[in-house]
Amino acid sequence: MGLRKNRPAEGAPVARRTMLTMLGAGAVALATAPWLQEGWEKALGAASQKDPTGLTGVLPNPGGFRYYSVVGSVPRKDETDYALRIDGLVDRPTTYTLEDLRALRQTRIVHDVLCTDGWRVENTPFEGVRLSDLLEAAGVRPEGRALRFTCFDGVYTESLTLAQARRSDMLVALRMQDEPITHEHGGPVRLYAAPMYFYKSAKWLSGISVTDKVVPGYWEEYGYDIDGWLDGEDRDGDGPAA
Ligand SMILES: Nc1nc2c(c(=O)[nH]1)N[C@H]1C(S)=C(S)[C@@H](COP(=O)(O)O)O[C@H]1N2
Ligand SMILES: [Mo]
Repeated sequence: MGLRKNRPAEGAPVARRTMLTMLGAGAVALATAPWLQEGWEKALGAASQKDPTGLTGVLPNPGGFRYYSVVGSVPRKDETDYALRIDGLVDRPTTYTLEDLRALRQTRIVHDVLCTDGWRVENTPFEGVRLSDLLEAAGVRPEGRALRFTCFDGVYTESLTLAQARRSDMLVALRMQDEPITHEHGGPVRLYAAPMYFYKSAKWLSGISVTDKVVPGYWEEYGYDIDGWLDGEDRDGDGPAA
């Protein structure tokens, strides 16, 4: 897993740099923790839930992924209480349960995952409902231009233009690595914006609102590129054919 210089042109947000300078203290606390035997991945996920700074996100993880959350704790949701609300500039605002989403056409995409912090996980399968299918069902009004994504962590947000959202490689994902998405990875439902840096893939997805202009998301307010394209993606295309 080679490191690449792959930050968006806009540069790193100041907040991330500040976190990196604090890494020392966080790493020591984790390295001495007794629950290491349980498995590094699980421990990192648990630790990140208690770590409001996001420090655990920069610790190494043999599985390749690192866990990010901008808040200290996120409620767990499952089929009994999960809901995805689609509203804004649409003719038919809709609320989907997990069961509703599972009943829709599922699309599987295998793509490399890249974070702007320099890690990548190759050939990662994600599966779920195409955003374009949900938008078609909701009926986007002519004045709709963009989407705003909200999360049940209560803080994180993301955005896509309508043209980006309608690509075939933009998913409301229910599965990752051919398993239901775990809580740590943003389950039961997260966004998966395959052709873009992983910060675009909002975890713990709870709302999609059609807006008349792009509203910058959480990291975008700190300087991240609003269009998070990965190198080599066809930015003007509709995404890969089915
Ligand atoms: N709700 C929420 N979604 C999020 C984030 C976050 O902090 N909160 N971090 C983003 C970033 S920067 C990355 S790299 C990925 C990390 O996903 P993972 O924790 O499953 O590895 O989630 C993205 N989506
Ligand atoms: Mo990231």
